[in-house]
Amino acid sequence: MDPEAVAAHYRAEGYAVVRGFLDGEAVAALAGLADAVEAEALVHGRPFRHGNLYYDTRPGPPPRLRMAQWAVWHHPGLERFRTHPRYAALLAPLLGPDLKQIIHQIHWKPRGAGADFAWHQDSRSRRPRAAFRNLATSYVQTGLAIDPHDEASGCLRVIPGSHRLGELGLARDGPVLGRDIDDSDLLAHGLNPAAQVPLRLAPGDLALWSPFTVHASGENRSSHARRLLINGYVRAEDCDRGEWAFRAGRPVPLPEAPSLVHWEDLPNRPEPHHPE
Ligand SMILES: O=C(O)CCC(=O)C(=O)O
Repeated sequence: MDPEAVAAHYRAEGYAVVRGFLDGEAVAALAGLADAVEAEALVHGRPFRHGNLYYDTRPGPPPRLRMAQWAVWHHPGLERFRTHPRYAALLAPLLGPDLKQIIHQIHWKPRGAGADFAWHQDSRSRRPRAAFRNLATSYVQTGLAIDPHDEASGCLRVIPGSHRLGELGLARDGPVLGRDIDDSDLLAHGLNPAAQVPLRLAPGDLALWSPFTVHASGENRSSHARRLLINGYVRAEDCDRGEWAFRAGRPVPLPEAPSLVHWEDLPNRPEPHHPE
């Protein structure tokens, strides 16, 4: 891994890929943790929240888990996969040594329809706006492949260079997860569908993309789930939200109680519950 070379590609294209970011043993441990998260989520059989932890389980039959946010609160083994020193080393040229974390989630993308991510920019989700400063240069999203991640399994696709276009209003305020990928969304914003690049990742490979990079992922038509660990980091001085991940490049463990990240009702409803 050459963090400077990764940063140069990221700055030029709005995305980058790091091969072999984690080794096979680490990915196997992560896969085991993902299995434990899924088993817990499926016991609930419907959406479940506890603080910032959120399991997006679609009721069945059979119930299907699409996404888990901040599962580390119930599965502390995930801690090393959000504060792994390789993240600090990789992101230092882009963000510096003091990082908070906004996104910590696993996407399952189960086989079949209903788990597309429509074309979007992550900037739409970085709310409230006032809590995020210099978003284009202060925030990096990462995705670590747990399973083979290719066209058959519904891999990420990006539009190179789109990070330079600012916020385009793709998908507006509608849902992104569960909305079918539709290339006419690109044409409507002057983007060329033929320019899209599929990010093919082997287990342990990592992708990085900017909050303004236009990206999507389609249906999983493979015979396996397509799990992806998404960690999103922000330069601490440019953000009022999130959990600390690294100070001076060193891992910071989770605090006793969750911090305000995205879910605004955290102070009012910290107890476990099934959201309506
Ligand atoms: O998991 C995926 O395929 C898509 C992830 C994505 O688009 C996102 O996290 O913004």
